[in-house]
Amino acid sequence: MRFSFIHAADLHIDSPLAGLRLKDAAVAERFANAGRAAVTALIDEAIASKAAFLVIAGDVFDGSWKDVTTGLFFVSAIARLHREGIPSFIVKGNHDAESVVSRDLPYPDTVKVFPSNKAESFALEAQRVVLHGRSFPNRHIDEFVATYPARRDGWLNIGVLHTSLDGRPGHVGYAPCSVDDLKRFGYDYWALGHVHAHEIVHDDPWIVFPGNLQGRSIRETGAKGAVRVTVEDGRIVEVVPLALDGARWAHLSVDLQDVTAEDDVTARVVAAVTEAHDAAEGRPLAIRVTLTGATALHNQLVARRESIEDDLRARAFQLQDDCWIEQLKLRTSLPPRPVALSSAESLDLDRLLDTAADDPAFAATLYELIETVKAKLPKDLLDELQADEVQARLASEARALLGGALS
Ligand SMILES: [Mn+2]
Repeated sequence: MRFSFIHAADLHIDSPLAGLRLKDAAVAERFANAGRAAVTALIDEAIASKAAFLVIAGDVFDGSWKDVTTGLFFVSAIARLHREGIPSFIVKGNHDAESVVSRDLPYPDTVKVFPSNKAESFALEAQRVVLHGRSFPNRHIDEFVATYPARRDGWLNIGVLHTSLDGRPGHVGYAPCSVDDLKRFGYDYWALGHVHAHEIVHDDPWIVFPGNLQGRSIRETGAKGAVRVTVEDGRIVEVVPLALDGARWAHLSVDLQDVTAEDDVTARVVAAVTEAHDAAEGRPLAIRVTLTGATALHNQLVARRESIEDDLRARAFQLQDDCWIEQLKLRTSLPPRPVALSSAESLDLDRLLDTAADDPAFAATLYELIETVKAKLPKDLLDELQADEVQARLASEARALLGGALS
């Protein structure tokens, strides 16, 4: 007997895509719809591949619904599977824990939500599959997986668990457990959720994070989706990632080492952008470009960053009308060898700027300014803003700007 099932997690339905800085309303709308489009693609895939069932390992919702349409959208999606006779098994994660999402809507009876007060097992007689799982009652959970039941012999055992495992940075306190803890159960497959990066943690037994369904910021780049698991004669024979995202993020690092002409900068960036565009297969695409390396063009780049960014946006639009350069970042530097002596250098800019940087009144003003900006920033941008680093970067940009203006 051969069948497949789909394992997804972290749908975070209606969570906004962060930090797009989009001014184009039409493009913005396509990005805004990406999360729901990914859910639709997930359901389409389950139906098209005649999946035996769908498993969702937590965080269907991002938090309490802004209004009931968020919940209704998910019910309408999952009900399509119900009508096709495909059952769904869902645990609630930290984002949609029992105590976090106050509203509940009635699901079709083939949709099984694991309870939060104890672990539960659901069996599928036809495939001889048994699924064990438990929903998060609250946002933070310890000592959780120990409550899961022993394996059922002669059946394919699947554990459904929302967890940070252990030692994954930024994921402490969410049903922590180790790979060894999970192996001890003797299950065949652990359908995990919570960590947004796709990862096959282990293959004997299978321990899998499908990754989130839709990248939501520049930190969640590349293809996103779910996994398809194929079972043959009671054994898992294949675990394949499926790209189901409705829009994509890419962060391209372009090395300008030894580049001396601005045309070459453009050519290198356009080549990298074109490659990312091809990989996205027609999806709306938000691209951050970071230029690196030591180049004599450094000062020019700093001085003209915004107009170069606009030129790149125009070139990206030539590829596709929703291929969007989210931001052009500069991490270039001047080559260590002094270039031609310029009037800028004869001013001894370095000494001037060092004097300013050592001035305590200047430092205090700068600190105050940075704190004011920090208070207004969204959380995901905050750790980009370390005061020391910002001060050093500002000083170096000031040098480059003056150098560029005077050369
Ligand atoms: Mn989570």
